[in-house]
Amino acid sequence: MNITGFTHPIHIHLIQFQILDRRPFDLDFYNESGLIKFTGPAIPPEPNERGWKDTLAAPSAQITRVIAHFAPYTGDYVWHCHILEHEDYDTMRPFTVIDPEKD
Ligand SMILES: [Cu+2]
Repeated sequence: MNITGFTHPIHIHLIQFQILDRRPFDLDFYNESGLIKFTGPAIPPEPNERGWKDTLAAPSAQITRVIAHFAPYTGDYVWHCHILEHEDYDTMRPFTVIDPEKD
């Protein structure tokens, strides 16, 4: 979910993933209310974006969904923007992958 005014190149460490789709939302409404109001349908990636990736373009005012295979390596991962200034300003974002059958 990109709530800034421009596209960010987002990288997820240690894995590859595929883009499922992107869906636009009303950014002004979100900034006023904190709620998501979609402005169009989810759109699958263009053919040139349908392979395995480690970085994707996350456009402004869109939710980009990805799918990845983490097993058997559950635990802590990070993602971040690849724009150097954004990497430097603490945009290394952690997330935890769990196996609901084990963790
Ligand atoms: Cu960025």
